Amino acid sequence: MKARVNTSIIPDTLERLMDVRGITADKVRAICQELGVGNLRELTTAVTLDQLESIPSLTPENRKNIRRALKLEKDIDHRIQLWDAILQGKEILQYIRQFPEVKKASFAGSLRRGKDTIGDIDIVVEVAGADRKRLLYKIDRMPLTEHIIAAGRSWICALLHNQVLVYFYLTDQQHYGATLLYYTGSTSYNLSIESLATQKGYRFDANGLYDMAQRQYVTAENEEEIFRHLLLDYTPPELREGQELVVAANQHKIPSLVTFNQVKGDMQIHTNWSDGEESIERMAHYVFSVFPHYQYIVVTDHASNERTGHVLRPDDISRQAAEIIDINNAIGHNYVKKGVEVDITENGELSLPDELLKTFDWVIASVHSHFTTDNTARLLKACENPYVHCIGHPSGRLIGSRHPYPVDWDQVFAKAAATSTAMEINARPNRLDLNDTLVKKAIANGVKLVIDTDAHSLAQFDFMQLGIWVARRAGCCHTDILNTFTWEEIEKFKKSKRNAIA
Ligand code: DGT
Ligand code: CA
Ligand code: ZN
Repeated sequence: MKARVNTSIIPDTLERLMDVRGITADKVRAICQELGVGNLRELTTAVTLDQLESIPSLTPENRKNIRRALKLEKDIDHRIQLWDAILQGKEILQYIRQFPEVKKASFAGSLRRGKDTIGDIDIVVEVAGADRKRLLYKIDRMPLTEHIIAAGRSWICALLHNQVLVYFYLTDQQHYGATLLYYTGSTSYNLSIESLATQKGYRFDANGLYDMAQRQYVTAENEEEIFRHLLLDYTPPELREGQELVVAANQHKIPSLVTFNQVKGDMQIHTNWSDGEESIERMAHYVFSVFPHYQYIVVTDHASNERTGHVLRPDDISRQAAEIIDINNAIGHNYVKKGVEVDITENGELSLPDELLKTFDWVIASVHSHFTTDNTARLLKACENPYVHCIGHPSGRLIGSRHPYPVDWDQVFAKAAATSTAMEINARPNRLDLNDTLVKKAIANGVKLVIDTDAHSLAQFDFMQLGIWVARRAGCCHTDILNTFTWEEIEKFKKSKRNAIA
């Protein structure tokens, strides 16, 4: 006969282990006894030290599920790119929002903060207590779901077929604000909110914001109400990384961040004159109708000696210019600007001579070779060229496949600011280059940024939002971002470069 399990010795905080697939009360008891752990923190330490290996009743699958449920199996080499996580996350949101049990659902975690890579997807869901079992049943049966890793009253962890983990945090209307705030994180931001809340007579944790004097949880349907209780400025998720932003919110110094609606144009685009998929005309008409608030686009095909495949040859330049004039005549104004992306060669020269460079409205100079050597000198020299307006994808990194090359950024940003050369935030999902940290440094040095999609096809114009996230995470206002300016203002910026070099 099977012995009755005595669960009374399982500490409250470890009861959630029994939510994990394949983990029985017996197994939790064995973990508590054999590892001598009495709370979640001790368990986390033991799991991190691989001590679960020593418990005979746990199968490798059990151990893996515990690590996944506790988010202790994060592999820095296998983080998902933000764009993929957004597409995946939106699909899940769309799916679960159809369930009558789901009153409301939002992204949380690093996905909501717009980090360039994502460890796992976090979603906060408003669902009545009585409906939670049914919701679990439906999530288990979503076509995307491989199986459920853990499920309890307040959470569901699902493994998708593509091995991405999705955590659903279940809450009610009155605690939605605090739950969303907590699971949006980041962890270090939460820790500083926790200590500030304590100073102000509250306790803040995964259960919400507890008013010590009133002896009850603060009810708040949205985050704004929680910020108001703590007398803090509302802080956009993109800024919630470290402690300094809690201090800024307490002093009412949260910057007004750039938004997608402020963008007036896209300044790096490739057409079928080089390696893009579409004609200039198709791209122009597409952007004109899909992004009605844009005032211009800059066509910047490659004029390159280093690239294989289709590039803009010197004798193509005047023919392309004539085509742009025709398209602008049809549109009715100078909507399409004539730009180019040139290579910065090994010694810092450019792949077109100055006589040709000066015929363009906008010149981007980019490093497309020698990705491991220190490229400071090449970038400095490119900034000094009077006809170069912007440095493309300045650090050269490709997320997951190529490290940024070494650069002395202090020198490069000082030169860029002194010569009025803009730096790009290239918004392609695997670039996001400059990244948030470097953009923050750039604006501190007075450098202007341009957010470009580097679109090679129509759908890629959507990447603009990724670049906006990078800029917002760096604390950029619209005045830091050149393509929130009118073209007349951009002409002034170009003129300041000519004056600086002269
Ligand atoms: P990721 O998934 O690695 O890209 O990064 P996050 O930021 O999404 O982190 P994740 O998924 O481990 O947890 C989601 C949020 O939950 C996190 O940003 C803040 C909150 N959180 C998680 N663990 C803790 C913790 O131990 N303490 C506090 N204060 N907050 C936590
Ligand atoms: Ca996460
Ligand atoms: Zn390029």
